[in-house]
Amino acid sequence: MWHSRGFILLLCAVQLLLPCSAATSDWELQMDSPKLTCPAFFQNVGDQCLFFSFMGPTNYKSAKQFCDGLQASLIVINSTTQFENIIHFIYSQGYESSFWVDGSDLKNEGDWRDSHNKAVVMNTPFWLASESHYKPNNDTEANCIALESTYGFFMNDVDCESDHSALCEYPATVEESVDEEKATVECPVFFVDVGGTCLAFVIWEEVVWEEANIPCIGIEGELAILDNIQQLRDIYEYLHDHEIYEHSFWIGGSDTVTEGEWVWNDNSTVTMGSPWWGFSEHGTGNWIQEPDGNDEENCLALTSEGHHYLRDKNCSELLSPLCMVSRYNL
Ligand SMILES: *[C@@H]1O[C@H](CO)[C@@H](O)[C@H](O)[C@H]1NC(C)=O
Ligand SMILES: *[C@@H]1O[C@H](CO)[C@@H](O)[C@H](O)[C@H]1NC(C)=O
Ligand SMILES: *[C@@H]1O[C@H](CO)[C@@H](O)[C@H](O)[C@H]1NC(C)=O
Ligand SMILES: *[C@@H]1O[C@H](CO)[C@@H](O)[C@H](O)[C@H]1NC(C)=O
Ligand SMILES: [Ca+2]
Ligand SMILES: [Ca+2]
Ligand SMILES: [Ca+2]
Repeated sequence: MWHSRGFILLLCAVQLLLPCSAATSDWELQMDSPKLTCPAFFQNVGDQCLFFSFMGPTNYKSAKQFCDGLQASLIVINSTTQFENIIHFIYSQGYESSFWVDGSDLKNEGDWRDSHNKAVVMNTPFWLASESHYKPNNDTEANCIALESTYGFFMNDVDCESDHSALCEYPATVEESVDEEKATVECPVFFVDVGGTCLAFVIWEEVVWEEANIPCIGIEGELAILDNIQQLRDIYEYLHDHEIYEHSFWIGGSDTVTEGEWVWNDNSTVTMGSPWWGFSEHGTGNWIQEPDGNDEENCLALTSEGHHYLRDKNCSELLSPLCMVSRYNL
């Protein structure tokens, strides 16, 4: 099995862009909806610019992260015409996937909230209903919302870890700024601003280290190189703020050329010791600072178990790439 399946799907999505947008304009004529100029990848549906990803498939959090990387948001459905326009668009394209939309009852069973903590629209005509079921039905295993082709693209409560495509809306829904001191930068498509650095947490892929640069190149990036400790802090905070801290990442450093000599992919030196490198326990009470893997661990990672400190890991492990914007113009 090839680990870069998601990446290939991404390329397909890019290639599909032309035929897709051609089909869109036919539908717009029928809908007589206002014309919007949408950014690349996005299609005009009703009065919105939407991106139907077909990446993945991914779980709920990955889908959110994917949309954030497009300077977009997982779509908030809150009006009947908007909902109808989306479903009609899906019909017109013949999509057979299912899509995540923003909203969950993870915090409080039965209390459906979107990412801005606003109440999600409930009941008819949004949620799936049969004669014996009216969704959502207080299922503690089903805490996120998907539109599934098998259920007529109605809103349905499903397992947040199940796999669906992302449905993103542009522009991103506005969030109250929490941290005004930090400089913000405009990041290219697929990247998010992490303390002033544009990074992409590619949590919809898990690959060996040697292949981790491939998805980065696919989004005009390269495996991340960290050159100051604040970046490590900013990454940590981002992962927690966005509730994706359970993911582990490959970054662009290794000691494959000379065992014990840690270099970034641009051959600059990786700073050793604290506060960069984490500790591991070798037997009770025997704490050893990483790197600790000698010849068996030659690749640099920020792992969830390791609380996202630097660690040497077996290069054959499957982790998600953490990409930065490429410094080489392609
Ligand atoms: C629907 O949500 C969008 C954000 O996605 C917001 O701008 C808009 O005001 C909301 N509309 C209603 C009717 O709540
Ligand atoms: C779900 O639980 C809430 C509160 O416990 C209750 O008011 C509601 O009727 C329940 N809904 C269904 C469909 O069982
Ligand atoms: C890094 O050094 C290696 C060998 O020392 C060399 O083959 C490689 O081209 C260098 N890479 C860069 C980006 O300079
Ligand atoms: C590294 O991980 C791979 C895959 O899990 C495994 O086959 C290999 O034996 C490991 N190598 C070492 C040196 O532990
Ligand atoms: Ca639930
Ligand atoms: Ca090593
Ligand atoms: Ca290690």
